[in-house]
Amino acid sequence: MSRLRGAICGIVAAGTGIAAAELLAAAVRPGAGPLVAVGGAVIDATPTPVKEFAVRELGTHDKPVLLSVIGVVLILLAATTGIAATRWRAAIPVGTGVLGAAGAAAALSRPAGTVLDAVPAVFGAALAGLALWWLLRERRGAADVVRENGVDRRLVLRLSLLAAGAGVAEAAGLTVSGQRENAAGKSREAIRLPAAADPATPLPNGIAADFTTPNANFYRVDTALTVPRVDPSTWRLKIHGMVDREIELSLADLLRRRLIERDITLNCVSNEVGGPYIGTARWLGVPLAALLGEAGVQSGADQIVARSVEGMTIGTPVATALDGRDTMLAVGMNGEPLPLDHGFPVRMLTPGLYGYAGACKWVTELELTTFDRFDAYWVERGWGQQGTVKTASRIDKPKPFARVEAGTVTVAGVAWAQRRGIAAVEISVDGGPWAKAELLPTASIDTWTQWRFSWKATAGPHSLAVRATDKSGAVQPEARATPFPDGATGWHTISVTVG
Ligand SMILES: Nc1nc2c(c(=O)[nH]1)N[C@H]1C(S)=C(S)[C@@H](COP(=O)(O)O)O[C@H]1N2
Ligand SMILES: [Mo]
Repeated sequence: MSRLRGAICGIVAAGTGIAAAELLAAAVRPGAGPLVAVGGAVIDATPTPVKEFAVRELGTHDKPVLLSVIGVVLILLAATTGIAATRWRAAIPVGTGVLGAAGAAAALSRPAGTVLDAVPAVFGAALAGLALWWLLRERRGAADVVRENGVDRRLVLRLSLLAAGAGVAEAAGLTVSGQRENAAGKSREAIRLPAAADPATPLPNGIAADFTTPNANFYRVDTALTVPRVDPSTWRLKIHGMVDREIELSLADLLRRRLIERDITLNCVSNEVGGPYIGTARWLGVPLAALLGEAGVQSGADQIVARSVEGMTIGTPVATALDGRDTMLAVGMNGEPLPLDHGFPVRMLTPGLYGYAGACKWVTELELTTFDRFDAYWVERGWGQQGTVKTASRIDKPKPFARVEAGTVTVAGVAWAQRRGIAAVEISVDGGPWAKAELLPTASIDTWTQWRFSWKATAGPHSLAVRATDKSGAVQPEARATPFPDGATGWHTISVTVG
């Protein structure tokens, strides 16, 4: 009984402290709530294979799952502290001290963290300690008087008070962050994007309806547990480092420049063969080459380190910004300001590079430096420095393990080799000879190419494999490679049943 009592007291006290800490963070340091800080620190410290596993198995559920795991660990630690404290009061400062220190350390370890970020965790831990002490304090000699049928009414009253207080704090915290979210959404809606001085060429006739990925369906991959809410009126971009002149720009400055609009396919290096982390959008943005020209890139600088508001670093080869491709600071996606999830108000985009190497979202700083001098976030974790997209292809129709009717079956999908373009796509049935698929019209060498193939399907189980050849003549290799460290290879092969 006293164990259960201790556990409940520990959990309620911890809940009170956490709710208060989250409210304080929501009010004064958005994004520095201890739960999210611990989650972020866990993400950064997670070994790459585990991260890969999480992205593969959990997809976009990886973040809720992570937060739930942290919640369970917290409950266990809080219960343990409570149980220990029923016998040994020193467990209170020890337990809450450990939790507070962990929260504070996590907040301080965030790349964009400041000393202030540790305050909510310390405050919450102190409050949790006081609450636990209050819950376990007994009026000397009075214990027997207030106990009826084994229920300690005074304790129940105190627990209810604290739980109610935690509930109110939690609700207030959610209201505050909800309001901020609304404000970010509203300021996004208020933005009027100028037309492009250099618009995209209209999509060719006969292009398939699903060539462009709607924003709502566009994949999302990032380490941000809560989507950064950037106030566009105070947002600044600083270009500095190995440049002749530092540049600082507001969003209005950026929107006054010559804008280009391009169809570009973006994909994630973590995408497995046949995976979903790829999409094509019509992007509006400022060519980076022009800005770099004004800043004057010094000789020797071979890396642009983009930093985002939440401290992500993405290293892009300088050459890929100056070799004539449409590397840009994007402000628009499919005719709208960038969605909050996709980097509002400004992100980088580098045709031909995986997202981790060329597409920093919520970007606020570009530092010209060298690859020798600095490893960006993913490179530090073993991923390749250059991030060049590999030639690849995917079967979208039929779905793996589908059952189809015998006769002519349309097999269809996409192939991509941004910067090189797709020259051919071939299909092999049951490991037989390769046959050419029909290529649909596409926008440019920086977008995917849709293809289809008429298959005379006969009854029985079959396998279908696809491979692409890019315009440099390179054939997509058969050998399977994992996404780590520089992108998956291998033919997408599916099994279907006919009949
Ligand atoms: N700030 C920030 N930018 C980021 C990332 C991130 O974690 N943080 N992830 C990168 C990765 S790995 C990819 S694949 C693309 C995904 O962009 P999307 O979410 O708009 O599809 O964003 C890139 N830019
Ligand atoms: Mo990625």
